[in-house]
Amino acid sequence: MLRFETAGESHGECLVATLTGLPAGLPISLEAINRELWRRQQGYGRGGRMKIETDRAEIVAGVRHSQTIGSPVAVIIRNKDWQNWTQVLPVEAAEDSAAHHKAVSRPRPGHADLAGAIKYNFPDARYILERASARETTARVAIGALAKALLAELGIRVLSHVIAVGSVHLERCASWDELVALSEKDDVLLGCVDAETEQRMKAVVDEAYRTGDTVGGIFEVVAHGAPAGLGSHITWDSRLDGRLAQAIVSMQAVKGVEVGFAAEGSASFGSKVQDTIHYNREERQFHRGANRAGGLEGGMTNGQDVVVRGLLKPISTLRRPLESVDLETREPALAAYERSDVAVVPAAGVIGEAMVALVLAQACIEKFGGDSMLEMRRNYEGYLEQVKNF
Ligand code: EPS
Repeated sequence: MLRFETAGESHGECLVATLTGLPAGLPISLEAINRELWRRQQGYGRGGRMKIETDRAEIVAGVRHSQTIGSPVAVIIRNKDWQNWTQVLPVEAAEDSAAHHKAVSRPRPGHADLAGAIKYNFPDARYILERASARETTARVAIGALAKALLAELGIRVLSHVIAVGSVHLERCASWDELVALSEKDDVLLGCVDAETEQRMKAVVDEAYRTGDTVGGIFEVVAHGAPAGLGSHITWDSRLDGRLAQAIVSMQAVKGVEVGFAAEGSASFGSKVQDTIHYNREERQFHRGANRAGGLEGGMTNGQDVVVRGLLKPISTLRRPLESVDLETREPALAAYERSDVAVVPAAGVIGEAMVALVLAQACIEKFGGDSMLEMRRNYEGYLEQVKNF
């Protein structure tokens, strides 16, 4: 079993994650983790916080001499902004604590503010937004990079790209090589493989900047190199499509998920939707006419690329605030605004990669098991041999 947890508040000391269940002997590179953290911070439309932070992972347990040792891996990422919040969010109450408290008493429509304040019985939403903030995804991306390291050992890679910002859509499919090239870029605009479409996406973000608004979009995560047979049709909770859907929708601001061409498929005839099956006798291999199923049939990988999309709503902190109610006076009031991102679709793609990598790594560990990489690799190669001889 591969399990993970995160902790940390947006303006607290640091973000923390533990990942338990990685086999011993997996090579780990801090540079690779930090590259993923850097990727999460990029994109046109990010807010002022990204100018403050340069996210760096510190591994404090579970890795020695650049290899896992089988025990839980613990990662921390320090918040540079913490130094501005030590009096606002101290761990221990001080005499003047109340004077420094930064109440958020005008909940933002769309954010966790109101439901969280009611549920946790706080007079304002400060402690709710501190944890609900997408800053938490920094921790997910750090351990997602560890999951990616495991998958890389099995020849599986997970990448993403942006297919829509607001109403501007990429009107063609992207090749795997284009995603690889995108992931290697050192300047990220909106994470779209098509330069002309990306400029039109930028114009939408510019419009949101001009009008004090925010804008959402769609990212697509692709896992390349996964063998057929991860996940299973036998129970609801072993179906990999369901597990991927939960992982994606658990991301802040994601309101929808699509496996393959789900939306298009629901509006088409069956003859146009299913991926026809063919066999090459020389290569002794099955292949498919298309990949509309997104590499998943019956809740199992089928050997094609796994394709999952996340539909991101525009984030809910608006410079031109929406109608709300003051929690103290119960009078109508405009929602709170501190600072915010205007668009975060490329960053969401990187977080989506981390979530997909964690789910696929879980599925690989379930199927191939092993306490060490030696054992897991042996099991994996044995399975690949079995599939080859099918
Ligand atoms: C984020 C950090 C946050 C926000 C954003 C994501 O920083 P701050 O609240 O200090 O500006 O920029 O969080 C939200 C979108 C949100 O609604 O809370 C990050 O590191 O990604």
